[in-house]
Amino acid sequence: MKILVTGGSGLVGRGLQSIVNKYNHQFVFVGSKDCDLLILNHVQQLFEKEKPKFVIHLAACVGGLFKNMNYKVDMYEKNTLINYNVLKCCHDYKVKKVVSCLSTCIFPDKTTYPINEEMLHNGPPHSSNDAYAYAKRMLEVQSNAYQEQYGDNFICVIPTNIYGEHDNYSLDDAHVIPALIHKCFLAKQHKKPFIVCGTGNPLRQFIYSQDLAKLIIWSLLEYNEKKSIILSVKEEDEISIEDIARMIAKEFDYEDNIIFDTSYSDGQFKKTADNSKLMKLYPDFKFTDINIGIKQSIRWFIHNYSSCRK
Ligand code: NAP
Ligand code: GFB
Repeated sequence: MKILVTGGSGLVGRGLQSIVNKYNHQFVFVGSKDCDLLILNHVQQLFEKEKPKFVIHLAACVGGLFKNMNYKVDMYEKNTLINYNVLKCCHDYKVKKVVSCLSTCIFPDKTTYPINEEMLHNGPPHSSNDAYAYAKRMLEVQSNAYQEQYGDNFICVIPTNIYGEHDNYSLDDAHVIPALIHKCFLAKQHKKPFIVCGTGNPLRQFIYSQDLAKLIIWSLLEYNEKKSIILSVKEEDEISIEDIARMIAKEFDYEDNIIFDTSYSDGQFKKTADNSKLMKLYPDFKFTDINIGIKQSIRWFIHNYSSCRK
């Protein structure tokens, strides 16, 4: 099988690259340098050249809370255009199955918990990331439309917050774990306070990129339903931003100078996801413990400081 992976140079894409040698399939990883997915005829040229039979669609304009709040037009327009172009080409080039990536932050903000797959369109998302969230919701609508009109096997998976090696460590645009790893590293280096944004009270579920990579390949090869599926650790593994910050500070042996700057937004308080559908279908999947995942991410960051995204 020839499997095209869009977003192949990113956090999840690199997680996939680190495990594909275990599978007897041909994977083609593309990043924006290989093909700008914002330009339809570039995407058509890519599909003409590669003629993939399966596609894992990860490419997106991605970022943490503050990037989502400050770049809403980019988040909406780039994701809408990328998704339109990729699925259109998947249909036109008769791709047998597509797995596209949504996010639990696109679920309704005012909801009951835990969130399950049926609740995706039951109300507006949190205002901090509504532009990104609606663009991603439309990716599910577009996938379902191809299913219903043409019988295309275009499905979506819904991960929670992801972290791991090859993440984006930009101080402004990153998600919380890479941002705090970078900030604690610099704070220790310059003997300055380790500033955590907000109150530290919000709660999140975090999945390690290599775990998600395994689950995405499982979704492509083993999961035969058309409906979207949440890919997440269990509810009990939800953790506060404060605990994450203290875990990172402990790894850097820099625990005595943490400051919570409440002038920054907390964003959504929580988005507790129900992973029971996944656990019913894949009961013996082993998730990486967050302490180990964070240790690996910090070790990778320090070893690749000069070349990593930051
Ligand atoms: P990432 O590290 O930012 O990587 C994004 C990928 O998309 C990169 O390979 C990038 O290529 C590619 N890309 C962006 N714009 C492109 C364009 N115009 N043309 C071609 N390629 C383009 O993101 P990630 O964290 O791996 O996210 C992967 C998927 O998971 C996304 O769909 C995201 O929405 C979803 N997700 C992420 C999280 C999270 O916490 N990170 C949580 C839930 C869901 P270059 O690097 O070459 O520019
Ligand atoms: O990971 P994060 O940026 O995204 O932030 P969300 C999580 C929480 O960490 C928020 C706090 O409560 C932040 O206030 N935080 C503390 C920090 N210090 C920092 C810091 O230095 N940087 C960052 N970024 N946060 C995103 C959505 O929401 O979730 C995206 O906006 C995407 O669209 C992503 O879906 C998975 O979890 O709040």
